[in-house]
Amino acid sequence: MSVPEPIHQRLTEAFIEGDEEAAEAITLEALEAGVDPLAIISEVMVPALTEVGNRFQTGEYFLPELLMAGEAAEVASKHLEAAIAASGQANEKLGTVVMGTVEGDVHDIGKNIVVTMLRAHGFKVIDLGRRVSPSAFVDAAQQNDADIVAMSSLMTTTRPAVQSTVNLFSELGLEGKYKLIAGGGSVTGDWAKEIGAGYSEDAAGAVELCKRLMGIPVS
Ligand code: B12
Repeated sequence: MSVPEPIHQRLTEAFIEGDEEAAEAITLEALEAGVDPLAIISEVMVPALTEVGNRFQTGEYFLPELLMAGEAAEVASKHLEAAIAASGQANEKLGTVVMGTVEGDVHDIGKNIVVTMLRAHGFKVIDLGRRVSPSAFVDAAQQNDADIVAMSSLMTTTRPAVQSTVNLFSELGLEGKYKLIAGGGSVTGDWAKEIGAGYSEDAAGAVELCKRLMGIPVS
């Protein structure tokens, strides 16, 4: 079910105003009404936070507003992630993914959603958290015998860290041993292709991408 208009409007406002209590209450109301958590993310959360980002960029919002919107989104995310996890009926293990937000970047709301989606669809995910250095990605991939290494980067200033991570895998001769993928606001499909990484723009696409990389048919 896509997000009904009254909920759409109220939840958008709650995120834009950084109203944590309202964001939590409306998210729960939407989930109880049977609204698809992924629709809430793609139709409401991402556009509302993009608007917050735009207001921050144009000087209409300052750091406190950005922080409040981030907190409202984090609280809503926990419920959305729980709903996604509960809807997953994955018994089989499709592969192992090591995932983190790259060095210098603290944005993890989108990364956490991708982690939850991958787990709900049967992937084992080792979540390295945020500000993950290139060597920490490499160590975790080796220690966990990963199939896929997934990097999230939200800022133009941290996109080079995606490149450095990819470079480190090549320098160590590990190119091809692990499939590398990247996503988040600073990454585009063209750029990812240039550096030899897979890409998807959202969490549902990340599941399809990982399945394809593992040679699993995508329905
Ligand atoms: C919330 C937020 C914050 C919160 C983060 C809270 C948290 N725990 O994550 C807080 C307040 C802490 C924050 C801090 C900062 N922020 Co901020 N933030 C945002 C905001 C508004 C929303 C980000 C978000 O959560 N989106 C919602 C999620 C669901 O979307 P997503 O992350 O894109 O993830 C989806 C997809 O991209 C994809 N995906 C994500 N990762 C991956 C990985 C893979 C492998 C794949 C396949 C897919 C995938 O799937 C997800 C689900 O569909 C953005 C605005 C924007 N346009 O994005 C700015 C934004 C990213 N922030 C920005 C800035 C500048 C900052 C600060 C530097 C501000 C400051 N002066 O301190 C600091 C950064 C500090 C640091 N070192 O990292 C800028 C970056 C500009 C740039 N240079 O590119 C932005 C773009 C705002 C703007 N327009 O100016 N921020």
